[in-house]
Amino acid sequence: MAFDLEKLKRSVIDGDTACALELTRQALAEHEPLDVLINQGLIAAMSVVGKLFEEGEFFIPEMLIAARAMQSCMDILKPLLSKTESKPLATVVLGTVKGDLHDIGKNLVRMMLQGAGFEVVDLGTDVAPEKFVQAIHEHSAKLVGLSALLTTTMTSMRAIIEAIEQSGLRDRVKVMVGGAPVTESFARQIKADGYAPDASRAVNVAKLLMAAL
Ligand code: B1M
Repeated sequence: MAFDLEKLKRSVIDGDTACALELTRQALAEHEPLDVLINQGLIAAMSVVGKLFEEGEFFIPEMLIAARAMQSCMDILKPLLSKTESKPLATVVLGTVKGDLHDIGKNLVRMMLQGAGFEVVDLGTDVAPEKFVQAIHEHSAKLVGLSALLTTTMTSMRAIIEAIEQSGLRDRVKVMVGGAPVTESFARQIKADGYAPDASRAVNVAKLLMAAL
């Protein structure tokens, strides 16, 4: 019998970590493909959670509990994903921009990039432009990932790109931006190299940018 992906989704949406973990282990035992588990199971569940929040059905605690359930499942899957690539594709410096404390989406992007074989240096939240510049130097990063969830902090993205330009590193790195209020046209305006609307597409964009470097 095929693995019940809907049941896994439901357990994440409900924030039932124990059930989600059991189903993830069962899926692995049944050789369910990892990308299906992640994209159609875990990430799809988080999209539903986001929607429920917007519709006023869910509040922040439910959202965080669901994210925790998802993270627990990812903790099991991550080492298996990492095995698919022996050498990192590239080092990515990732962070939520200055003034912004939201990190659930950024963490999903981190997990997906790591899963795809990127080495990720996660600078956390509320990250100042100079910290990004310092980390690019320190880790010889080829990609910078900026996340913002507030319309008021999106402008920090521009400041970070300008700081990278001023440091003389701009032609050595690609910059990818994302986060709920960020759009493709905003990305172009601030001269970012790429934009991704979600964590799974962030992987595709990151790979395309690396191929173009
Ligand atoms: Co905040 N908050 N929040 N919040 N919060 C929003 C974003 C908001 C839309 C809620 C609302 O009013 N409807 C609103 C922003 C309004 C605006 O600016 N347009 C808002 C506000 C106003 C605030 C405060 C100002 C509230 C206050 O204090 N008055 C405050 C600001 C604090 C600060 O940052 N300085 C605040 C605080 C918080 C909490 C701390 C309570 C908590 C954050 C906890 C945490 O992250 N650890 C929180 C939360 C949870 C939210 C909501 C409910 C959920 C955000 C989330 O995690 N979404 C949010 C409402 C909503 O989104 N419906 C809201 C799920 C996540 C998986 O999606 O982050 O979009 P998202 O990430 C996606 C994509 O965007 C993309 O991939 C991810 C996965 O697919 N993506 C990238 C993200 N980064 C990417 C980077 C990439 C590529 C893709 O490349 C590098």
